[in-house]
Amino acid sequence: SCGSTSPHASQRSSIQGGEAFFRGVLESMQSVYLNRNRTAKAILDLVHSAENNSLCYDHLAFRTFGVNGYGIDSMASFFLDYGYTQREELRFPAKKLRALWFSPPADSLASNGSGINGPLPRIFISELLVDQMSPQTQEIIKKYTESSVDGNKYAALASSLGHLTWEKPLYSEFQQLASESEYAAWTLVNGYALNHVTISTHRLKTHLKEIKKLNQFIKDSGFRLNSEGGVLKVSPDGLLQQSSTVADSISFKFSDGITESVPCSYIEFAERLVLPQYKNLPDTEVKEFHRRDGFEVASADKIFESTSKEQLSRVGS
Ligand code: OOG
Ligand code: NI
Repeated sequence: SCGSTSPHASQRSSIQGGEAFFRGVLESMQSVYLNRNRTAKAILDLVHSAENNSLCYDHLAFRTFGVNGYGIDSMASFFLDYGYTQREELRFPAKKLRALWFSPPADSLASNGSGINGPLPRIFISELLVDQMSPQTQEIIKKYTESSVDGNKYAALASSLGHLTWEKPLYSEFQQLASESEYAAWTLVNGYALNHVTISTHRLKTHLKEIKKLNQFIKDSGFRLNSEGGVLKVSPDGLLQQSSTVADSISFKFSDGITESVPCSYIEFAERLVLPQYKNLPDTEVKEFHRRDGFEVASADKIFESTSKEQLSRVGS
């Protein structure tokens, strides 16, 4: 087992008899993600076989349009209903985004399993600050969100089915959004699909538990890592280290019949080091809550670039 994420979770929140259903929904979200993203699937298969079929997820991430009820809350409500707790807000003024993260309830079922059947992951949900976009971009986003009627109520359902809650856009509308915000264009064609899963490296068993070694293993296996601001993103305290692949692309048929390749999802790796006050604990006694928690705005800002045109069109490793 990789151990539970939070120390007092059972006092704060609980998932009780809903756990099997909740995990089933996450499983469906993951299967949509694995079917669409060959790199993520290949890397998970590689790490699974290197690790004797056991790995844990640090977090899952989603993107949303922050307008008319389609923002963070539309996806967060599902996680809050199943015992998650809202934590800190992160702001990205240059990208016109904000995000919230959520910590999991205490889990019981199969939390010694792997991936979705392991300890429940943190959840990271961001939203585009739509009212800060140009009038043309706002108009397109509102056209699709408004015409979907109550699609925002079914964010988790849409994500687990792999279906947009709105109609497919015109290619020119995708391009308009892409010219202003790659995040906006991504969200228009991917909707509530899982944006990434993150492997918890410190909970691996082999040498891959060191994120630098895992990064090398990924590169040696022929995959590209997001190089924005350097491959390894390190928090100012040094205790949260992250890296991610460059997103896969998928062929998307727009409503005007144009078929173009669009960015899809990526996979991330995170190593959380032991907090200074617990540095003398023997390794065998270190639990997840003894480690650096949360996220880091400067690192996240660069991880968002995993789906950017600049990263996708990079040549070489
Ligand atoms: C999220 C980027 C940030 C992290 O762990 O800080 C992130 C996104 O690309 O939607 O994943
Ligand atoms: Ni992430």
